[in-house]
Amino acid sequence: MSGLIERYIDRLPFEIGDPIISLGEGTTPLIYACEISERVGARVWLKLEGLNPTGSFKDRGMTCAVSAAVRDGSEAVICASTGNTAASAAAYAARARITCAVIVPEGRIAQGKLAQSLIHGARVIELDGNFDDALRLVRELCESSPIALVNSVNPFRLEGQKTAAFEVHEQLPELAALSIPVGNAGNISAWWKGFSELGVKPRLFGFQAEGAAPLVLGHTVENPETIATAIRIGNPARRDEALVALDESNGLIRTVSDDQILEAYRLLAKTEGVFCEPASAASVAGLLVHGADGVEDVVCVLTGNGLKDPDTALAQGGEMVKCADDLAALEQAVLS
Ligand code: AN7
Repeated sequence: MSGLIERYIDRLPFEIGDPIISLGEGTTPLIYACEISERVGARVWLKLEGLNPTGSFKDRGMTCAVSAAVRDGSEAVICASTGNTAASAAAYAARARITCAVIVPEGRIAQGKLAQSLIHGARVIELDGNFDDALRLVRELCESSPIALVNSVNPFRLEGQKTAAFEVHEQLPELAALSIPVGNAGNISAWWKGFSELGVKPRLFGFQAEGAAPLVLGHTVENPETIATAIRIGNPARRDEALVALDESNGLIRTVSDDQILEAYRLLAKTEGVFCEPASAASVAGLLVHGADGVEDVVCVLTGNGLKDPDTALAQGGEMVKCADDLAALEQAVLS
């Protein structure tokens, strides 16, 4: 299977013959969610973006951002990240054989994302600050250095991520609404760009964590807090584009609490067989809490894979059962 630049080259800012750095991203499954549909009272579908090569939707944007950086002669890329952008940048930079530096908030990055960034050979810089501090600093750094910034302020990121809208439109033409977690607001802006280029207008339902909800509150949040560390962002870089997208789509932006996020996270795992990371479950939590506002077919974007954050899964899942090396003990352990 080819990657998404080859698949959508006529709708992306690339030409045949350009260097393409790809890991075969995109073309992710869209599956029906029986239990969640029943609870919400609408047909709910799950777009499994955690099945991209590094386990998140970021790969769609990163194939474009890193390919463009290589085409422009950059020898290094950099990003601030809550974890997934870092993992994706590290992987695509490794494949391009260029240098990568990632700036992450100290102590607040899920284990899987950190492991990925390190094994791909990125320089991982743990900042004594949050994501918003990290993004401000790397933007300043890039003004005076030749390193390519691959955060979603880079337009190639949005170009790549808009292809998710193309795919869902092919998979479910009757789509009436898209439910999506919102952090730095690049993804919701990219989906809207994709839908706009197709000339379709599903409603956008954006969800932020209660403790990190600048778009809902209408102002920057100084100290964002949420268990969903991927969306622990208080000053979204793509705020203006996201507000336009929400307005043009007759959309809604609302909050969900950490408890509601975790409930949706467990429900997805236990009743749908789908393991996503907590931030992704915000899209489902939002529908469960606020409803689907009368729409019939709604797609939830499950942005990242559950394996990214084993600590939260272990804390939220059941306990292991100890067992002696003995048949009777095993029978007891299995059946009781
Ligand atoms: C799983 O990796 O910001 O609203 O630095 O990892 O486009 O920011 C991650 C964001 C949703 C929010 N779900 O997307 C980063 C980063 C997951 C994420 C979002 C992120 P945006």
